[in-house]
Amino acid sequence: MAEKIRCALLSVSDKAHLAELAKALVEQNVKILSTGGSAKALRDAGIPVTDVSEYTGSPEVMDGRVKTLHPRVHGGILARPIESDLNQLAEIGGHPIDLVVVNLYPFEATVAKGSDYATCVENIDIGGPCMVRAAAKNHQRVSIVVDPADYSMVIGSLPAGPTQEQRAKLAAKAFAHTAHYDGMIASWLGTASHSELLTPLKYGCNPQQIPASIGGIGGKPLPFDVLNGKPGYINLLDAINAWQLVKECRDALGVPAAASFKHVSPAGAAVYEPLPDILLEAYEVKGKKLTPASIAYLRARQADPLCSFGDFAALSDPVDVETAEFLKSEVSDGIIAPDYSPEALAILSAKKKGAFIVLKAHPGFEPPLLERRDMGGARFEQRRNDAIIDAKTTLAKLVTTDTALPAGAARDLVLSQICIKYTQSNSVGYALGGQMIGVGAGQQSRVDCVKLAGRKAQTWALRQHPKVLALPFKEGVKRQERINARVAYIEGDFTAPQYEEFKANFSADVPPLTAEDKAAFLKVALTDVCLASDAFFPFRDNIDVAARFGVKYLVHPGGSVQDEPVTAAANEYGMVMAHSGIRLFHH
Ligand code: 93A
Repeated sequence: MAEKIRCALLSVSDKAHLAELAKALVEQNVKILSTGGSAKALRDAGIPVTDVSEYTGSPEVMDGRVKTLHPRVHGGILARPIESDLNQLAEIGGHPIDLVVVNLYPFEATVAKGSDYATCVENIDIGGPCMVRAAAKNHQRVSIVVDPADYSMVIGSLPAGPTQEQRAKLAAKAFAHTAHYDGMIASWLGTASHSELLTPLKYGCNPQQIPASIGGIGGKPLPFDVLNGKPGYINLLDAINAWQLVKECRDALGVPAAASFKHVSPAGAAVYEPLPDILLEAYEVKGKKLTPASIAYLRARQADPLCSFGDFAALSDPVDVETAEFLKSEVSDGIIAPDYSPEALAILSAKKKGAFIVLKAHPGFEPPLLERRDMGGARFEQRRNDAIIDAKTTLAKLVTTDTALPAGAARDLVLSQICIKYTQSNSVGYALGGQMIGVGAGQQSRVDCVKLAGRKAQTWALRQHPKVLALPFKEGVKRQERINARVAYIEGDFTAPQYEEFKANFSADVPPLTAEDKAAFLKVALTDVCLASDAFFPFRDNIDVAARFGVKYLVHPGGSVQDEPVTAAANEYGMVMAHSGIRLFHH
């Protein structure tokens, strides 16, 4: 049933077409209440208006911060058509208001103009949304109009006024409008470049990208403390990704976890698992005192030590002296961890002439469910990828004939899934013995990821070849130079000058590492490998390539039209494969 409009309250920032609406209302003998600027615009158009301040008996105060926030206004809007409400309203000197026309302070446009902080804050409308929400709540009796595009509908509905159905629609639109408005304010408070909440950074991704800054969300502090050094933009992207990775591995697998990041992808990641003799030798740590935390980082760093040069490290557990001592001798930019022993902090803070970055993560911190980012003039919003990766959830659906999944393989499939969850897509990760041994990041084609990561896994395995371990390095050749020389020896494709440089590392002639040497060694050393893919395998070629790199256990989301031939290929090689049902793209 339509309600006759007797009194309308008009309070708008955007005054377009307001006079047309008011004129039509006045023709129906509707009383118009209006706020300062709106009342003036109407009077200028020759329309009779009552000032809200006259109706409330209270002037607009505090530069207009309080103009409609008054019981006569809100009572007039919220009163139900029942005797008690109407009596109480009359007692406070008010009367019913049947139509509320409000559009809010132009907060978004004020921010977009690059206005200063105080101006933006002043453009947060308070009284407007209160009236909008009150009228929308009482839509059984009241019509609420927030959009000038709806004026013609209201005019068309006169003299009766909008129907019940129309009022409900207007109310829904009104609540959506205030929700959007508050969302803009919340996101501005979280990301706006107002100095109060942000920590300035030297520059963004590149030196020309000035200014740059970082801040917590919703007025909260950052989820970590800077204990030493001055982190840069990319350091922080690495740190935040790496921290989430190790925290999730710790939660899923129950042992210390570590990661070694470069360019916002892990070069390596690992969980604690004691090191066999051959790896102690290959990693040059024989005889050193190692702890679970230091072993986790050692494994992460040694997955691909060439790529980890200048890494950002992350550890799920407090950093002890042993881990700090190991990091001290590595070329690295910084570390994030939940805590540091005093000795470890002293060692790390002295590294890089005091410039080594040490971040203390807040372990209990849960990021908000929604994450946002701006790019090219567009604002994105998405639920963060809070999918839980664990054996129970993602390895339950085994699709191959062979379903025997040993505990070690299950752990490595979980590790590699969590690792690629924080790897730029497309991504594929190989794991063995609690350690990533090959991460293929950022390839457009999936099979290229499988090949790239597979070659890294081969290089990792060949670092344990007797000929590699026996390389006769001269005294004084540095650790990173030894790593580079070993990888060059394994890869073997030298130019003539490169070969001369390579030879200069050694005190004796180096026998070649032949293709036959490599193949014979890999046949034994690179077996039972685990592989995770961030999206489904679109063709069986991925399986054929993976088989060449010793893969036995695989997990991918599944869901391709090619699932059947892909699974058939896995069966041909006697592999064990799971469909996780969870895609893990990361950008
Ligand atoms: O400053 S406010 O948050 N406090 C109020 O009490 C109030 N009442 C209406 N903003 C308030 N308004 C807003 O004023 C309306 O939402 C509208 O955008 C604007 C209209 O002001 P004027 O009629 O003076 O141009």
